[in-house]
Amino acid sequence: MLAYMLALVLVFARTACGVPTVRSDTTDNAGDIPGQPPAGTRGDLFPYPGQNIVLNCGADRPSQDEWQQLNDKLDQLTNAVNSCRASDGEDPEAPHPRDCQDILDNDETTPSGVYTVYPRDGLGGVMVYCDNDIDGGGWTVFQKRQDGSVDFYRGWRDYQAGFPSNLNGEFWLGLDKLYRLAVQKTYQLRVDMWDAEGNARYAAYNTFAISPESQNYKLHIGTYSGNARDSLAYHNGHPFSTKDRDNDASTLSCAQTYKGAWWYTACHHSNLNGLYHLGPHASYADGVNWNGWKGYKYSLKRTEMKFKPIA
Ligand SMILES: [Ca+2]
Repeated sequence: MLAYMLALVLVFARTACGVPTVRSDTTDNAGDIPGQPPAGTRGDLFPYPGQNIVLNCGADRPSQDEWQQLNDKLDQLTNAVNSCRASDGEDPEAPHPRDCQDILDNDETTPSGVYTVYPRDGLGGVMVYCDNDIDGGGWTVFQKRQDGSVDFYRGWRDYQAGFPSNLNGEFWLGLDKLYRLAVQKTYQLRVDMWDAEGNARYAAYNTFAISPESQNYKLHIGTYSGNARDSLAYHNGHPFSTKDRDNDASTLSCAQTYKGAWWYTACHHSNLNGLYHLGPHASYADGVNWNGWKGYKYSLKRTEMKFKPIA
């Protein structure tokens, strides 16, 4: 396809300009005849790597329409190249859904539940929980607390690999999988929260990304909206920390002090992987806390963290 497009453009260039000549603007042209291709490239429309194509149309200049047509062809060629790059390494026969939004796009009646998605990296499918009930659906969920049945006070390796043994219950999908999924498109983040009385609030961020392992999965979030107040922006740009891996900006280990694992700065406004105290607690800030809504002495009953592509 690429060769065909290039041939098309070059054939058109010949038509528009008569016989174009080619010269290098990156190599030493000493000894070349002015207006002629440099030695070694004479008559060759395909320059060496590193050379740019320069068409010398002489006095036989193309009309405005002909230039426009040539520009259109170049646009088509650029689009074809970009399309090739976007699908680089993808098997067209491979399963399509990259995330929960793709699954919902294939069938808008898809209910919430557990599905397999296939990240663009080709490293294999990932089972995820898709939330198709809230805010238009298509949300890929990567954290859920709801009953305290799963221990979340764990070390780095567990948070990296995840503990998604029950995607219909409580789970942490894992930082590796989260990175593989969230690097695919431009995503937004939504955090849903419920207190012990069943009241619901949410915090949304208009962009969401995670850095790779080499940067300890730094959090990147955009502008806040919602009704839970913002308690996450403080951690924006900070790496993930666990009780055995202190990447925070405090002299303390935030993860040890507050019994969680999070993108702690120094230390927290939120701690959704904290201890499951369920409701009011006497201890300070070591629960499933979202300070902006319930403060540091109230542990939420249920939380869900999820992302989907920007519409
Ligand atoms: Ca520290």
